[in-house]
Amino acid sequence: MKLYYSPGACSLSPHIVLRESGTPFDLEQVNNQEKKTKSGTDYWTINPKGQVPVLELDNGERLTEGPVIVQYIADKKPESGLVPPCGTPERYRVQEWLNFTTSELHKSFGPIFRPTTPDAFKDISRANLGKRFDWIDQQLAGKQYLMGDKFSIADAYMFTVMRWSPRVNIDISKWPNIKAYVDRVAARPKVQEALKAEGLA
Ligand SMILES: N[C@@H](CCC(=O)N[C@@H](CS)C(=O)NCC(=O)O)C(=O)O
Repeated sequence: MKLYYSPGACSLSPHIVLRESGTPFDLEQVNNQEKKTKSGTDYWTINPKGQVPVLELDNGERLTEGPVIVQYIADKKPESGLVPPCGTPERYRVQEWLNFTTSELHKSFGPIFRPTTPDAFKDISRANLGKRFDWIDQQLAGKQYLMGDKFSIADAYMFTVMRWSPRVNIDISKWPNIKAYVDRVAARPKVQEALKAEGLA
């Protein structure tokens, strides 16, 4: 398998899951501004949506959409315990977290990063994220990870998105459970490996 990624982008989530699951993989860096891969390929030919992540499967098929990619990787390695089996109540809980992260968090950060977004809109987005963080902080009380004591694919995605907070002037130390959670995930050896490989550690 090959993961197309851009350092620190949402592709960090499947990158972490590849490492946590012990899946052999190759990495190909993408310049998301120029839409070129490091080896010089026009990225639009890899993903017509122009976004990372893309997971290229061994049969050459390409899978997009981070929340789906992490489930694909983890389902191929059930012994890793990174995702509960399909059809179980716990699986729907993981999917609930993935969907919340993608729709309520990930896509609220995007406009704040964009230099062309009016400041008033950025302030509203920050305030909305703050309300979500209040709720997440409550959910994490007394828990190691989103699903309890066990790290899952939902944590790889939540951690990836939470890491963006300082870059948009959100200080996560206002939410002690989130702060402790982010530090806990960051300390995992495979997460450290992924961060180092992306030049982020
Ligand atoms: N719906 C996609 C969104 C992916 C996405 O937003 N990727 C961003 C990086 S975090 C990107 O590649 N942005 C560049 C662009 O849209 O031009 C997913 O969940 O995988």
